[in-house]
Amino acid sequence: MNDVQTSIRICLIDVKVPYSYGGTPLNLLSLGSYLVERGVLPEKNIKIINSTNIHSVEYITQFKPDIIGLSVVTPAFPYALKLASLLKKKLHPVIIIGGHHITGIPELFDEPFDAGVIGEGEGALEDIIRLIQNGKSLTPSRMSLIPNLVYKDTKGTIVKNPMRPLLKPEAIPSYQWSLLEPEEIVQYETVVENGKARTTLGAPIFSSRGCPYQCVFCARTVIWKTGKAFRLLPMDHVMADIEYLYRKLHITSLWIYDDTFAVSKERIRQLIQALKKKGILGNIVLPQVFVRANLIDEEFVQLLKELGVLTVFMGVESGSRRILKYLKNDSLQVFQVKNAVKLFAKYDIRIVGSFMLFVPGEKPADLDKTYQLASWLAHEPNAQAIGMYITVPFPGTRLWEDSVIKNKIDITSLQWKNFVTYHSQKSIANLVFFRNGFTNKQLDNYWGRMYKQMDYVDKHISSLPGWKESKKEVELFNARRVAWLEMKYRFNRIIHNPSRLMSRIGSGHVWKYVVKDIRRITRIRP
Ligand code: B12
Ligand code: SF4
Repeated sequence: MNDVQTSIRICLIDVKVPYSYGGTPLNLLSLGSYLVERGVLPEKNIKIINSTNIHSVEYITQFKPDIIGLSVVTPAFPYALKLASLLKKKLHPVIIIGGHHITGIPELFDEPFDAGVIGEGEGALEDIIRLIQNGKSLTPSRMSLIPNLVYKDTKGTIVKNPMRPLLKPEAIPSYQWSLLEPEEIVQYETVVENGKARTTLGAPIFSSRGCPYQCVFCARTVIWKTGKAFRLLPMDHVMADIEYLYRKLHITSLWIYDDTFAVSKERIRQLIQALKKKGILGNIVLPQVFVRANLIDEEFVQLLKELGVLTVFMGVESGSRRILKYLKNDSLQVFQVKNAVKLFAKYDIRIVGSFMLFVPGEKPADLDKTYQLASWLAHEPNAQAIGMYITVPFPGTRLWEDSVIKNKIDITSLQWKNFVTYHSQKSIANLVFFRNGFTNKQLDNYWGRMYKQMDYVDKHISSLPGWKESKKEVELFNARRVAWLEMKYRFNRIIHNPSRLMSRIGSGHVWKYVVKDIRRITRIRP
């Protein structure tokens, strides 16, 4: 690697909506890991900023990035615009936007972004960096040669380049975990096992990319486009991640975020064998994996049990055959959901059931059926949670095409910040996209009824032995973890800027933080 190459610095930022908490930024970790693995940049030239709440703009400024890559989901888009404008003014870097929003709606590409990356981002990001490393700027003619880019040509017209083939499973990067601080990878969580709650230290991974299905509402279909994008990661790759997290970071629970995890029984068997061989099976639990009821039979449930799965997240969506047929492309039926719930109960695996409300064309009779199904599930012995989500037409989905595009809704009139699916407040009427002729009062009444089912399960779960104690412990441990992380970053900022350190010591400012940090890290009660 020559000097020009290694001097480029990139800052990858996961843009957060204000109420969102951190979480491990596996998307950015994957992009950063690819750059390291391919020898594009050394680790020290890549900074991953997980939460714009913890890492101030000042921190980004100090790193002096040449390139800033923002990962942006739809509701975070207004915040991404603000942040990008601010950073552009202050630092004049090349700014790239990637992720769900720009992939779903590339026709909205605009300044202050220099380019947008559509879909799987690793290859395009490498091409952009290599161009800049060669001392070249991102002109439209050069960008026209990079697949997956969206940009503006010299006349200001938005151009969307063709897509490159998806990465082969072996080329999907293994995580370079050292790109993150350990406190950014792990998180304390309460899990329920054998009817009791306890605290675990968890971390997430992916063991596949893509999903074999194409549900009409699903934002993931926007990134992967087709079921053929489903790729299982090589087993040694998955095991390397698990071993690192287990042996180095001492996790006791593993979150597998695969879009649909339980697809192949053979794959689960292989994973069980690999974990057994390494002496990990039985020492970590899987608190939640995503399953599809239509794929579940008793043998599958037994395998998931053997693997250590405690809870499965199941997209139930609707109790109405008609609505479910539309949402899931006729690939799921209510009886399959009921059968799967019963089978999981037999093996004491708990269920998080996810429901969608206010789907286009939904009638009172459809909502009643969803209510009945949710209330049935809420009373099953293995119900862990009921999730009620307002149907959102995420850009690029078929639901978006069927509703927003077909009805010629003016896209600029949409409030991106409202593109969130989960709401905890009592009145949601103003946030419903598809009102289907219901009044505000009717919408809130339906929501209230459904909410009661969620509440019923939550109350039951929070009465389990150990729940309250574990929740308190989790809050305390995570607060300490974040305090420790913030202190590390503050320390790094200060040592990289000695003159600032001296002035702070002089003013006594630094001691105020030292005392505050020690208090936060050592405090006993949350
Ligand atoms: C983990 C997760 C979270 C974590 C966040 C973890 C973190 N990053 O800190 C938590 C739980 C906090 C969270 C919160 C929310 N999330 Co979330 N989350 C996910 C999840 C499960 C995994 C993300 C991931 O790592 N994917 C794996 C990587 C490899 O895929 P990827 O993200 O698509 O990234 C690739 C490309 O998109 C592209 N790319 C992405 N970013 C960038 C940036 C650059 C510069 C480039 C070049 C390329 C690029 O390259 C990547 C690698 O190929 C996804 C669903 C999923 N399975 O992906 C939902 C998902 C991303 N979340 C979603 C949403 C909406 C939310 C919330 C608003 C809550 C909600 N459901 O209403 C909040 C707000 C988040 C925020 N930013 O403030 C939606 C986004 C849909 C959309 N169009 O906006 C998803 C798709 C789930 C869904 N509903 O379908 N989330
Ligand atoms: S909702 Fe689930 S099963 Fe359907 S396409 Fe999305 S990830 Fe796949």
